[in-house]
This record gives sequence, C-alpha cells and structure tokens, in this order.
Amino acid sequence: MTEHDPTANSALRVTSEQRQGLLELGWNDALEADFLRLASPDTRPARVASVERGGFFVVENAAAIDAPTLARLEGTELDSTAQPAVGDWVALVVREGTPGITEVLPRKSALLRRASGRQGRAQVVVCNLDYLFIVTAIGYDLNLGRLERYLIGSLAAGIAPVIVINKTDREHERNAIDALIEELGVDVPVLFTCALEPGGIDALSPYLTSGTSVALVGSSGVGKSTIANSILQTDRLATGDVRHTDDRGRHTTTRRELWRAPGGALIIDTPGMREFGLWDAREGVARLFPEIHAASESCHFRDCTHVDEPGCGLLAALADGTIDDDRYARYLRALEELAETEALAAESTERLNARRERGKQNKLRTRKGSRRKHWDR
Ligand SMILES: Nc1nc2c(ncn2[C@@H]2O[C@H](COP(=O)(O)OP(=O)(O)OP(=O)(O)O)[C@@H](O)[C@H]2O)c(=O)[nH]1
Ligand SMILES: [Mg+2]
Ligand SMILES: [Zn+2]
Repeated sequence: MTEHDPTANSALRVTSEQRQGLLELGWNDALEADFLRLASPDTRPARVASVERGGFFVVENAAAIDAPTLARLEGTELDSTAQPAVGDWVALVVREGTPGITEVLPRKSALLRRASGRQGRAQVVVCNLDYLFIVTAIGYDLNLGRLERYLIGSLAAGIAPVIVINKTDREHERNAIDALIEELGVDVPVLFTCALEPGGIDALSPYLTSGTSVALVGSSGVGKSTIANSILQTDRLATGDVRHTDDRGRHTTTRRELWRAPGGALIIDTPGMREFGLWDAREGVARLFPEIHAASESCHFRDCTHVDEPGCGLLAALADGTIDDDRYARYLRALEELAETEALAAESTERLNARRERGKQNKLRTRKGSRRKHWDR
C-alpha cells in the first residue's frame, strides 16, 4: 500500500487546459504546489479580479476577465487582512450552482496600508504583485515625502517599486526632478511617461512581460487610469479632469480592478489615495534608509528612539557626519508614525477583546436568566 500523496492526482485536479488559462493570469508551479497541498479536492484555482460589497469577482482564464464570476467567501469569517483582496489566488468550489471561495492561497506579497479612520486597522491594497508602479505627475503632486511613503510600503511588502513620473508634456524643469530623485537616495527605476501621446508609455514596456502582475497606485488625478488604458489599448477605464487650482483629481476610479494587457501582463488599476498611511513597514523603513538603519544597530538601548539617549549609534553618526540630517529626520518621522499606528492597533485589539469578553458574559447571563425563568414557571 502506498501512502496518500496529495500531488499524485494533480493532473486530474488542474487539467492542462485549466493550467493554460491560469498561466495567462500569472499562475506558476509554486502556486500550484500550494493549491494541491492546501485546497480541498473539489476546488479549482481562480484569481480575484475585483471586490464588491456582495462578493468577489474571480476569473479562471484571461477571457473571463470580461465576464468574471461573482463568488462569496465560504466558512468561518476571516479577519479583514486575511479576506480575499484583488490579485489574490483562491480555491473555488461550486455548491448548488453557487460559486464560493474556500481558501486564500498564501500571498507572495501584499501591499498594506493603514485604513482610513481612527481605529488603527490595516487594509490590503493589492496582492501578489511583481512590480508596483508608484505614479506621480509633474505639477503639484510631485513630492518627496509622498514618494517615500509608497516606497516604504512597497519595500516592506517585498514588491519591486518603480517610480512613474507622468505628464511630461507639462512644462517642467528636469534638473529639479533629478534633484528630487537624488534626494530619495534609493536605487529604484524612475520612468517618465506621457499617457496622452502615442508611444508615451514605452518606458514601461520592460516591466509588462506576459504573466507579470503590476498595480498602479498614487494620488487621484495623476493619470493611473489613462496609463492603464494605454497599456490595455482600450478606453474602457474611466478617466477624469483635475482641478486647475491644485491638480487634484476627482477620485474617478472607485474600485481596484485587474485586467490583462494584449502583451500578457496583468494590470491592476486602483482608486487614487489621499494618503498612504504606513502599516507594519519597519522593514521598508530599514531598506529605504539602509545607512541609518545600520547606524542604529549599534545603539546601546534596544528601544532607543535616537533623540537624546546616551550611546545612540545614530546620534554619533550624525555628529561625525556619516549620515545626512534630512534623511535622519525623515527616518525618525517614519518610525514615529509606525509607533503611533502600532499603539492605535494595540488599543483597538484591546477594545475588541473587551467587547468579546462582555459579549461572552452577557450570553452567560442571559442563559442563566432564561434557566431561572424556566424554574420560576
Ligand atoms: N497633460 C497630461 N494629462 C494627462 C496625462 N495623463 C493623464 N492625464 C490627464 O489627467 C487627468 C486624470 O487622469 P486619470 O487617468 O483619470 O487619473 P487617475 O490617476 O486614474 O485618477 P483617479 O482615478 O481619480 O485616482 C485626465 O484629465 C487625464 O486626461 C499626461 O500624460 N499629460
Ligand atoms: Mg483612475
Ligand atoms: Zn539610537
């Protein structure tokens, strides 16, 4: 007798025809191994193309992107970051004609940000990306701090960032932009585009190979959907005007959506973000400021805040000029923001636990109460 080998019938679980369709969506051997190991035998793989209030639009091949299936999540409720997000790979089952998601396959990467509101919760922006196109535009949006936040998020998620500076047809000083990029001080590709001109996005081509997943993120109005339309060679994505006074867009795109480009890349357009709040991104801060992070490793106190502690490696490096004042200030600001979010998150967890505990107590009380009523009768 041989032992049960879950991969033995892989040919039956993912047919070659299915696999062909999945490859067009970015499927690979590692995903297939995870799927065979984790998903129940009556399921098949699919990718989340968009999320609606009532469920998740999933696709099983590139053609289905135009007519995705609405599936719901089955079984126990997952916490918010474990819920399927756009770009996720899931296991799909059809029960009584209704498609359901039974499993979210392990994510290769997930871009997280702090959800808007005071609660201190995380939000998954997109999953399983090869590249993150951080889009900004010549004009008011061009800003060092903004770019840095997206870079930190991207580096923390393990997604290769690419800075895209759009609207090069506008009047601009190339020197000033080069200076800004230099100030960023990271070795990240910076590409220039003009989404309105034919050939204006050619610089993106090397990143858009078949099966590659790319998301466009950035402020409203910088031209994400215009770029996506140009990549997809359509005009299906809505685009909108910007205000003349400050270049701000009108939040034309309202949901994240995955599309397949003619060249085979998977493109995710996203709604403009007012702010990219950092979440769980210490790793990203360390990668964006490697020289400062390295100096901090020699701090005497493990929880050193690098402000006035004795034996601070960072203050020493500042004093002897090995690290830059401005970068030090930006590094500290990022860490402060992360500490603030962590404190908020801890508070909400505490509140949630207290509420759960109260709920349990109330249930016990009503149960006791109803029993007593029984006896009284
Ligand atoms: N001058 C110029 N305008 C552009 C360029 N690309 C896009 N636009 C314009 O910028 C405006 C906003 O473009 P969208 O593509 O809707 O911007 P978005 O980033 O998708 O905005 P949201 O969906 O609101 O997040 C539109 O009027 C576009 O025509 C460009 O390269 N140059
Ligand atoms: Mg848009
Ligand atoms: Zn220190």
